[in-house]
Amino acid sequence: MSARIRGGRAVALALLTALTLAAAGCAGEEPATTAGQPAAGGGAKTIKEGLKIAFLPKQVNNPYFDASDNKGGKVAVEEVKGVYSQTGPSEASPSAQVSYINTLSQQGADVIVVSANDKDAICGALQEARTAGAKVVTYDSDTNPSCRDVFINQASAEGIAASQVKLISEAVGPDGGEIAILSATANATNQNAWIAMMKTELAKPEHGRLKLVATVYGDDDDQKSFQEAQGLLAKHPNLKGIISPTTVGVAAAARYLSGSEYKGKVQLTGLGTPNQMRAYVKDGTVKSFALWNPSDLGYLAAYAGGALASGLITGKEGEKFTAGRLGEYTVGKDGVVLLGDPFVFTKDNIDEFDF
Ligand code: RAM
Repeated sequence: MSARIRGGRAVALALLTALTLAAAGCAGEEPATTAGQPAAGGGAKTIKEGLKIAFLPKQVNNPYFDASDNKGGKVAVEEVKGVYSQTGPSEASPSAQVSYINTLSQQGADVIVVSANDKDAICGALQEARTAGAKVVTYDSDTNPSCRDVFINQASAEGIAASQVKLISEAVGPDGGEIAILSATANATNQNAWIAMMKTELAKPEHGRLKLVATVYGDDDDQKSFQEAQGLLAKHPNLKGIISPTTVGVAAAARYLSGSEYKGKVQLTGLGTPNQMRAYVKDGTVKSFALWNPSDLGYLAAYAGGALASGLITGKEGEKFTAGRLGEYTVGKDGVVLLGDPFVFTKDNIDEFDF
């Protein structure tokens, strides 16, 4: 088992501590004056006060983005004495975010933090916003790198893919069999990167007994995801497992399986939030699933945006900035900042988490 996906006690405790601190509001006690200080030789520069930092998720009313934006991002923006907002479409469709970007730009947003439903469709609007003076941070799902300043990546695509394939392989057992992927929207940058890496992972000899027979899209819509899960079983009666790397999809698929004859027979894993998955882990529908801490993702994205808008970083490889309680981060290749590793939830640890 690789260290990155091991549900180790230390990792659980670190995650738990971070969550507890955030929940208790302790993170907000960090003095804003120390936030975002450059690592070395940068003098006493800090993140400016009063910055308008706006979050634009793939869709609003998704518990994953509630946690990343309203729990993580908001706390960070308050720490740096900025003005927080969240706005966005209720459906995760490719171009639905364009009009929101235009409005934010007209309102004089200093930073737009966006999870892209499509890597190209929102590029034009983002470029206009940048021309108007906004810094653009992508998080969760990137755009084309030329359309933003930095991307806050929740975990490497390789790490996520390896974790997902390993979890389904363990759940299905040594005989292997047919598996399918239930994704979000067909254009989502993050989903497509993970699916491509999962295919690479599945091609490895150790996964030779697993056969990917279908990839379907639930569009991060609960009903559509439920129906797609149902459709997979109707079409592939020998299916042994489903990977759904979306919090909306995995919860909908779990709900379908748990009320069907396939409960406990067809395995399911994916990327989910503990609160949405708890009942299905406890009733035996799901043995394990993974995720990172979404509130840390939003928190880090807000700090990166603040550092950009204050001129502390420009998005170049090697630049360093401090993200409040999370500590120091370094901008990597192509302006990517990596949050950390995926974390595995099982019935033994799920009750330690509340998001
Ligand atoms: C959904 C969205 C999001 C993805 C998570 C895991 O909420 O598709 O982009 O990162 O799932």
